[in-house]
Amino acid sequence: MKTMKKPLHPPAPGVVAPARPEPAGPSSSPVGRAPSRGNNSTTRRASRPLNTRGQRQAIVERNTTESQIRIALALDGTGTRRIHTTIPFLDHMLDLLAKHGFFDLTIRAKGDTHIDDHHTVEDIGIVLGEALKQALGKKEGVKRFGTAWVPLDETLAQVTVDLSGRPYLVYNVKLPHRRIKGFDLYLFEDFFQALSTHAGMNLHVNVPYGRNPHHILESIFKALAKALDQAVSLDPRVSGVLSTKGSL
Ligand SMILES: [Mn+2]
Repeated sequence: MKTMKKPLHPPAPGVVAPARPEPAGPSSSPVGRAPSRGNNSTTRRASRPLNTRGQRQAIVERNTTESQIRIALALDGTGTRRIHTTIPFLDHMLDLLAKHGFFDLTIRAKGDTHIDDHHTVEDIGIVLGEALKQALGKKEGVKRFGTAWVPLDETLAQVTVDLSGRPYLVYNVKLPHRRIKGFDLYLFEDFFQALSTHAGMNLHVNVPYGRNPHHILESIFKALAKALDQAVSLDPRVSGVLSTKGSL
């Protein structure tokens, strides 16, 4: 495993991160996937703080026989991104997520796409979810909820999130056709399921109307970006975590 020498992303000016403990070192519990898939792979995760000043950032690496993925995420970013997944349409969507959510996001991923894109798409969802969870830490001071409506021409998408620690996906999306340049757009449901599960996030994706599948997915990712930007942002009125239970 490589050692990080310096922060990947500089802290955003004017952003005060909440104090939280250092993220744990390499964990003994692997970042898993839903049990519906075989578990004959070796999984390794590396996570470490990018610096020692408590910025809300995380690096998560996950390597199996099916995919090799490394994601660096900074919540208090500017939308700086370097995204290479070998799947151009997915790159386009993750690019939108970073840009419109003001996240600094680096993704390097490859997988057994000669078999199917499924492993790679789902595993990127797993690692991104894990990175989001780690970057949030104890979620002290965050707004927790976020919602956004985003149009793109004839399409309207609505995404609502709750960083509750309770994974749940609601996905009301009908696509008039299933593929763009051979890429199976139905895989996005698996992506969002993995993201929700591993971030510990309630995620509702609704598209009341839309004609063009490119527009539909693009407006979903922009709405997710805006909803997440809102949910992870800090509210000075929140002391501790925004929960009567006392933890999220
Ligand atoms: Mn586009």
